[in-house]
Order: sequence, then C-alpha cells, then structure tokens
Amino acid sequence: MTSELFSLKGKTALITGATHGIGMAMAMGLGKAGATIVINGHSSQEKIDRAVQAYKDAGIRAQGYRFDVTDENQVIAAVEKIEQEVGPIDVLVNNAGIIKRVPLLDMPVTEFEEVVKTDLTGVFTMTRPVARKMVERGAGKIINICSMMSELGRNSVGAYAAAKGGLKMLTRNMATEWAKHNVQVNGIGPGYFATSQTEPIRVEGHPMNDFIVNRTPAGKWGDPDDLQGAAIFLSSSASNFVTGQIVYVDGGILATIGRPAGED
Ligand code: GCO
Repeated sequence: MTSELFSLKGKTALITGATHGIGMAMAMGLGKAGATIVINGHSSQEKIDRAVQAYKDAGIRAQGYRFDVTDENQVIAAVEKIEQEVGPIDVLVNNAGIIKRVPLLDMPVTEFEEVVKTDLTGVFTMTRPVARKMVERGAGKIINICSMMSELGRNSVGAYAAAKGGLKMLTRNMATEWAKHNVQVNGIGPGYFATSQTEPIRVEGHPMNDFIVNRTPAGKWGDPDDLQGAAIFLSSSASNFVTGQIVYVDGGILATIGRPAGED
C-alpha cells in the first residue's frame, strides 16, 4: 500500500535544531507521517519548550533535549538518554547549522572554524553514536541537510559553502560505509527558503531578494513546508534502496545557468 510505504508510524526521529525554520517544518512533516519527534537545541531551554509545545499542539508526540551537537560528550550522553526515555532512534536528521556572511579575505580563521565545526564536524559528532546503534540494529535512516552551497559558490559564504560541500561528501562516505548494515544516508539540499536564516538577505530592496526570485526557475522563495515530502521519503521504507544521494529541493536552481535580467 502506498500509504504504508511512506508511513513513519512507530518510528522515532531526532531532528537537530528543529526549534524553528526548515528543521521545524521537516519535523512537522515526519510527525504527521506518524513519527515521534525528538528535537534538540543548545542555547535556550525556553525555545526548546516552546517548540515542543508547537508540535504537541499539532497533534504530534514530541520531546526536546538540550545539548550541543559539536560537543561529543554531550551528544553521547543525550543519545543514551533519548534511547532510554523515548526509544531507539530510527531516523536522524542533521539539520542544525549556522552561517556567517563574511568575505574570505576578511574572515578570521576562528570564525571559519566555527562554521565548519557546526555545519560539518558537528554532523560527524552527532551521527557517530547514533549510527553505531543503527548498525548494531541493522536499520536506520540518516538525512544530512546540505545546501545550494554544496554545489555553488557565492560571495561572502565561503566557510558555509566549504562546510556544506564537505557535508555532501561526508554523506556519500557514510552511505558507503553503512549500506550493508541497512542504514541509508542521504542529503536534502534546500534551495532558497524563507526562514530566519535568510531574513537578512530577503528584506525589500536587498539585491539578493530580487536576484533569488529571478535565479529560481519557480520564481519564488521556497516555503519550508515544501521540504516535507523529501524528508518523509528519505525517512521511510519507500527509500530503502536509495543511499548516498542528495535530493535538491530548489525550485530548479541547479537545473539552469539562469537568465539575463529583463528576460521573462
Ligand atoms: C546565502 C544563503 C544560503 C542559504 C542556503 C542556500 O546567504 O546565500 O543564506 O547560504 O541559506 O543554504 O541553499
């Protein structure tokens, strides 16, 4: 049955950084497909509690944990706690990430390292203790949130692009090492979405605002809910022989070189 193929009933999904933005939209999608949602955040307990309440209000079973994905000891302790209190983690979505828009010539090495530490090394740190358990159980789904910047450059986002490009290759290598243990590892590469992360470049009059609408064949910024289908597919048995892929949900950006200004 089609609905069973995509059902996440009885599954537990951990989505990092799902207190807002695309993480929250994807987690809502997984929850509506039947999964119990576990989210994390690291800065504010209040933010986590507010998000958990939003999931519950949507009729989704949800729990929140406070830990930092870049801190190995915290991650290991949290994974043990989640598996004890909620259940085995069937799906891990590595969504937590940061961006700093600073030209490379001006970027202090420490800031570059901070971005890589969260967006690339953080995925390795977060995934390993979960993957060890998945490999032992012989089943699991891991989704790494990549980016347009896994493929393309743009002025001022060099550190982010380096990390997201690396994340694409980390995804393929995780997929390679764990495939025979029935653990599928894929990426989702969102195009340009209307979230708080892109807010500074979406304001009226910002040159990026018109540029993105013009550069995207679909002619608009993405709505975070547009990511739910890909997230459900890659979390469900519908994708059991799909591994090492990056699914770009980008309104067609990567399909085209773009078009001259003024052309319809
Ligand atoms: C930017 C954007 C991007 C995106 C996104 C695109 O400044 O160019 O913020 O980096 O957020 O990841 O896929």
